[in-house]
Amino acid sequence: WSSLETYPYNRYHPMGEIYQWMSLIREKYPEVVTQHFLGMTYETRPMYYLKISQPSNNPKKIIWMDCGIHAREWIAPAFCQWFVREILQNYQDNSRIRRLLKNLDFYVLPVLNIDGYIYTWTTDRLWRKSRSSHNNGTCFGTDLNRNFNVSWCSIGASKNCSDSTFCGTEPVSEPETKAVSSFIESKKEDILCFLTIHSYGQLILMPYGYTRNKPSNYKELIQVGQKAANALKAKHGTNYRVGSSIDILYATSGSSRDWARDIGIPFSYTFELRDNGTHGFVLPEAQIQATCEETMAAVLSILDDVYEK
Ligand code: ING
Ligand code: ZN
Repeated sequence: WSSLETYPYNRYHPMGEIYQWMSLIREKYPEVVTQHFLGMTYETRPMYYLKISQPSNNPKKIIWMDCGIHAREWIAPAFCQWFVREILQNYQDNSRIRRLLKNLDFYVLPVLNIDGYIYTWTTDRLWRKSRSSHNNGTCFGTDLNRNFNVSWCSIGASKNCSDSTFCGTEPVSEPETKAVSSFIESKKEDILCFLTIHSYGQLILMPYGYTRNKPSNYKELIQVGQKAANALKAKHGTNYRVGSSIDILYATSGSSRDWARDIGIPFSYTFELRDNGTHGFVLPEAQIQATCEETMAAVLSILDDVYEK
C-alpha cells in the first residue's frame, strides 16, 4: 500500500504501519481528526490517540475506545482502525453516523500496549503483557489490564513477575497505564462511555471483575449490551454472551473497565472479539472483515443507546 486508499484493513499491520496510518488519517481528514500525544511507553515509544470531533457550539460527551492492551490480541487494533475508517468514510452521507458525530467526540487509542505488540511481531506471537523489566531483568512485562487502581491485585492477578497476569509492583506502576489513567481522569466528567477491545471469546463484559456486587446501573448496562449482541448477531450470525466479567468469564482485579466505572463513567464495557477458541488469538486474516463488520454493528448500537440516555 502507498496511500490510505489502498491501506488493507483486512490485514494485520506491524506498529510502524499503524503509526503511518495515523498520520495519513489526520492528513486526509484535518477538519475532523486530530492526533494527540498521550505518553511514552516503557521502551520510550510515543502513544497517540486520534480525536474525531466536529466543530460545534454545544458541549459534547466523549466516547473512549482503546485496543491492544494485550499484545497478542491482534484483531483488536485491526478493529480500532476499522472503526475510525467507518466513521470517517460515512459521517457525511450516513445519517446515523452523522448524528452520532454531531453529538459525541470519539477518542481512539489504536494500540495501548505498543511495546508488547511489537514484541509479538518480532519474537513471541503469544506475548500478552507489556515489556517492563523486573527483578533485575530476570522477568519481563506487566499485565496492563491488572495494573489499574481498582482493588489492585486482590483477585485474578499475580504478584509474581513471571506470570502472565502479573499486576505490576504497585497500582499504575507502568507508564502505559499512567498515561491512560491520568488522561481519563482529567476528562472523566465528560466521558459517557468507555470501551476496551480484546480477544477472544465472543463476549460483551460489564463491571465488575473484582466483586459480585453490581454497579448501580447494572440493568441498563445489561440491556444496552444485550441489544448490541443482537445487532452483532444480525450481521453474520455470530453468538456473543453478555454479562458481568466475574459471572461469565472469571474474577479479575485492576482492569481498566472496572476502574473507569468506579471513577464515575456510566457505561463501561470490555469486548472479547472472535473467535471461540478454534484459532484463539491467532485469528486468520480472512476473518478480519466479518469480525469488524459485526463488531461495528454492536458498537454503533451501544453508541445510539448511550447517547439517548
Ligand atoms: N481477557 C480479559 C483479561 O484481561 C477481562 C478479560 C477484561 C477481564 C476486562 C476483566 C476486565 O483477562 C483477555 N482475553 O484478555
Ligand atoms: Zn485481553
